[in-house]
Amino acid sequence: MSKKPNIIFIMSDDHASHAMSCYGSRINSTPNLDRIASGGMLFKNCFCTNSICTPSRAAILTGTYNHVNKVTTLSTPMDNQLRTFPKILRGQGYQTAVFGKWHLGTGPEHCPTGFDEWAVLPGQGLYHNPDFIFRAPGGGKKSIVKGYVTDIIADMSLDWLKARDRQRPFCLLCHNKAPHRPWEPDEKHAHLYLNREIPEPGTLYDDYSNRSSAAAAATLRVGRDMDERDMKCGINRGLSENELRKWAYQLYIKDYLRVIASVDENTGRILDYLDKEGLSENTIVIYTSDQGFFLGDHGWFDKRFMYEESLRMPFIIRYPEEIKAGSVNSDMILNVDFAGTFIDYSGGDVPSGMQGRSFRPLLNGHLPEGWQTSMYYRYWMHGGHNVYAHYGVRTLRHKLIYYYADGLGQPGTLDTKEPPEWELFDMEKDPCELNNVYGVPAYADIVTEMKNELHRLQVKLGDEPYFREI
Ligand SMILES: [Ca+2]
Repeated sequence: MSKKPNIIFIMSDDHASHAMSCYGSRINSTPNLDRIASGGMLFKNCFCTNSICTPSRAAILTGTYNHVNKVTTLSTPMDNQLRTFPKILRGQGYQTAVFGKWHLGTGPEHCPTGFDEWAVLPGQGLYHNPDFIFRAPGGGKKSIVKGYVTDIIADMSLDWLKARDRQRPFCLLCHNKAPHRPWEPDEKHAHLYLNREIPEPGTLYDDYSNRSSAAAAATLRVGRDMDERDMKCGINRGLSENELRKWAYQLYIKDYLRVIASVDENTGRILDYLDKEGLSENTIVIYTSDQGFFLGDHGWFDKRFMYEESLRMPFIIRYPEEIKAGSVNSDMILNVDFAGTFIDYSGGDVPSGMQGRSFRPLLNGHLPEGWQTSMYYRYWMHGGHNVYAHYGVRTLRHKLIYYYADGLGQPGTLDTKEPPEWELFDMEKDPCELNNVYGVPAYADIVTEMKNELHRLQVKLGDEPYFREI
């Protein structure tokens, strides 16, 4: 029997790479996640194609963009008849399972398919004593599980690994709920950072000048747009906006980092199990997040925007048999590329309908001819946190964003429209994206190039440009 690699795909929810020490975090330490990076490869330029939970999860499972899989917003559950990488791996002889956050819908048409075993949180799920939906005929059966959600998901994962068929390879999806809002730590980590000031990001007091109106309109602001559940205490609304932002940032970021400490520990438990069982050499371990997150950057929490902190996903991968330990890669990979990569490792053929491409050559230290140097992004959920719908293109240096600001009748969007606007950022000169240079004469040629590239990608991927009837 050929020795196919096992796959453990650990995905957290809203974990930005600038809260991981292997990515140079200034605010926390993640020693167990760092074990994956130091034993394998760290990707510096992994991006999502739509920075919210449900759409990014659909893109990861299906290897397609959201205009193809139709999972455009948080209100568009995924059709569970779609072709996904776990189904293909199962066909390749893998035993498959998913535990934790699913967020692609519930019931017979949306519950997990393609898995031998599963137990998932309904919707966002709870941190403490959460309900789980367990595999059962008719779409699953719900019951409460006592304990803390991150521990429970790791327990379920380990129990399944221990009971697996040892003659066949496995593919385990371990999907943390943490560190999603409202950032509720367990008792064990609640004391962390108590007497410490966490460094503020350089753009915490952003005033949104020199950009389109979209940035100022968004209701993502730390403090102003948070509630008592986020803060776990009353809020003094009499403070100035910046005073409130300063105060709320400390509470917010400490809770965010506390729930990550539990993710890190539980990841360590899984890595320890692999070591103990002699599985580490032949098991591909991935740690990622469904998108990035604003950690007070631009004065924000949440995601959605095509700006760097939200667009960028952490992606670290360890597979000692093929990947050189301690390597770092700066080539561009996307969430739609994951499915094809895992299918490649399983020995299967990537179906032609999958739009992503296997990046296994990059993991082996080879850059294939014609590898992508630009990426297409589209946020459909117009009005979610009052973030306007937009699409855009990012190259290695520039980013062009078009806020078409129209829900187009998609579920979960606002009916109101806003005047369309463009933004262009030169990320070499302006890495924090504070200065929109769209319309600046010196960038006229870049604008033309970027628009051409945007159009090329839309044609290639089969998405339609936006036109509004005036
Ligand atoms: Ca998410």
